[in-house]
Order: sequence, then C-alpha cells, then structure tokens
Amino acid sequence: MAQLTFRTAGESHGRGCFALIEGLPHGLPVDLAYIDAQLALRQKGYGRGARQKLETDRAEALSGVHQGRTMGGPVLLAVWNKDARLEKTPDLFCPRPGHADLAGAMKWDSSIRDVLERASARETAARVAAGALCRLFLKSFAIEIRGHVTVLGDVSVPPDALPSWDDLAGIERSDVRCLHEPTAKAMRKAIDAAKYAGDTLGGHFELVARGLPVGLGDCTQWDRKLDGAIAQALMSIQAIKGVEIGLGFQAGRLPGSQVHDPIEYQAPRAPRPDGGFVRPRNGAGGLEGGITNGAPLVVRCAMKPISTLMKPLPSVDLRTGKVEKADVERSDVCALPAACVVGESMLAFALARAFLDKFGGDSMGEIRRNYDGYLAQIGAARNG
Ligand code: EPS
Repeated sequence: MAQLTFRTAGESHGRGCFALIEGLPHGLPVDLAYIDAQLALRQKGYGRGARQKLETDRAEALSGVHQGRTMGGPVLLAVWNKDARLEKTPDLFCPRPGHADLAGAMKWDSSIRDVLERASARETAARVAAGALCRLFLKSFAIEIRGHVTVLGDVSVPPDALPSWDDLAGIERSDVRCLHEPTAKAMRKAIDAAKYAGDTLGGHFELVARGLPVGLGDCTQWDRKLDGAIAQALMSIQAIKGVEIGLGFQAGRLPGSQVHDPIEYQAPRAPRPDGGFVRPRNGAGGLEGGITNGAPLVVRCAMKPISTLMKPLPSVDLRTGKVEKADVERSDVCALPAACVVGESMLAFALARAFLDKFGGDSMGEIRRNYDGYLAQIGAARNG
C-alpha cells in the first residue's frame, strides 16, 4: 500500500489539467458527477475572469477506475482545456510584480510564457479533481469539509454574523461564499470598485472539517505533525500567503488560560470519533501536538490579490532592461471564492492522507475494519 499522494501535470493553455493520484484503496466509489460539481464550484465566484466562461471543466478518469470504483492502482484524472492554444499564445516580456514571471524566467533561463503556463492557477482544476476523490473517501467515514469567505479586501463578516456548520451546507448559494447578505453585498461592491480601478482583491477564507477521529497526525517527528502537513498543503495554493489553525496568530496575544480548551467527558453510548471527550470551546482548532483531538478542525487562509493588474505596476522589459509597465493578460479581479474551494480540496487531501496513514489498508473493507476497531478502542477505555 503506497502512501496517498498526488501530482498534477498540464499547462494553463495546454491540452488539459491532469491529476495522478496514488495510494487510494480498492473499492472507493468514484462519483464523477460529484467531482464535476466541485470543478464547477471552482469556476464560479463573483470577480472571475473571461476564462471561466470559455471552460466547462469536467473530469474524465483515464485509469485506475473500473465499474465506478477505484481498482487500488494509480488513478489518472483529466480535465480537458477548451482554450488549448499554447502554441499560439504570445510571450510576455515585462514580468508582473507578484507573479512567478521574473524569478521563473531567470531560474529556468526561459521565456515568461514557459513559466506562467505552470504557475497559473488553472492548475488548481487538477487539485480540485484530486481533492474531490479525497473528499469522497473522507465522506465514506462521515468526515466532511466546508469552507467560506470571512474577509474580502477591507470587508469582513461581523463576528456575530459568522455562519454555523449547518448554514455552511448552503454556502454554494453565495457567489462570494458569504451568507451574510449585507456583507456579501459590500464584497461585490468592493470587487466592482477594484475592477473599475484596474486593481485586484484578495481576502481570507475559513475551512472547517467535522467527524475527524482523535489521533490523526503524530507528535513524535516534525514532518508527521498534521498541522505542518495542512499548512504545507494550503500554503502551496497559488496566492496563499498565510495559514492559521484555531486561534492562530491571536493565540500569541492571549494568556494560556484563555487559549487552551478545558476537557470534559461524556461516556459514549455508541462509538464516536472523539471517544467522548469534548471541549466547551475550540481555540486549538481541533489539533493539539500535531494530532487531531476530535474537535472540529478550523483553518484559515489569507490570499493575496491576483498579480495581473489591468492598471499595471512598473516593471522592467527583459529585452531592453528599461522600466516599462508590467504586461497585462486576461485574468480575474478576485478569485477568492474559487481559492476557498481549492483550499477545501487541499485540506481533504491532507486529511485523507493522515487518515490512511493511521487506518490504511488495501481495500475499503480493510480500512473500515481498522477504523471500527479503533473507535471501539477509544470508546471502551473509560468504560472499564
Ligand atoms: C484560471 C485560469 C487562468 C486565469 C487565472 C485562473 O486562465 P487565463 O490565463 O487563460 O485567463 O484566469 O490564473 C491566474 C490568476 C494566474 O495568475 O495565472 C483558472 O482556471 O482558475
């Protein structure tokens, strides 16, 4: 059994986006309609650019799936590009500040085009396809992930209007992934104003995962701590500049008595993923010592504004060395709601990997037996 991993391939304007996923067990039902629904969510959102009108992303399973179930080997998912005109796409010469353009062109001794085709957030279509498979795996163990936008530019959801877990089930209704309508309205207005000004906007989104058992992750070695793995998965998303768990940066401003969560116990009548240990609050965000503690996992990410500006910043023409305006390409004013969907997908991958590291087997049945045995163990210990 290989450790769960995935790689992506494909250029923004090449033939498509591809995800090769290894380490999934045999027998996971592959619901392509669910994967397509996640891909459609990634394409949505107020402030998206014209590319999303050209594409209708759909996943095709090129290998590893038979009769609607994983076969235990590598799964190759393809999302074909309609705008596949790489050979005809012109090069750029004035790198966009904030983009990979300059550092990449110098590093590879290449054109900017060769860099941006892989750096582009189009690649996140492949991540969402892979993440959707991970979400299907997690769902079969009653683990769910939901996400929403909390800050967009200088507009924030008021603390008393933050959505509940149940509210979040309907987050897809909102084109800014914010259910508090006065805030959502202000967010759309901010995007309109940025568009008018030739500018772009970023923001923050929050991800919550429920149903996780106590004990995913490992405190015995730095690279097995789950908080580190989650941060890496999320930080790797294009334009993400910050990741925090639970109270995050706020924990550094408060005394320990206000940061740490008291422990309570309700002897479980039936097996439950927290073994009966509950907390009246969740400052830890579901992780202690790099290990899940059975409380909901709460992670927030900060996204910088997209670096392609219609009113460009000064840059340098790489052919002449003279100061010129940065190049402009078709782009988005704000891709924050889409980034939230990508964040959910990357979190799903990190959690599915941690789940398989602990309960892994070669088939769904074997994993289920391992998991049920563990739930019985953590539930039984305090019952004598
Ligand atoms: C994106 C596809 C890209 C961009 C955007 C996201 O398509 P195109 O470059 O053809 O317009 O719209 O990519 C970037 C923001 C970026 O910096 O590259 C997508 O499918 O998400």
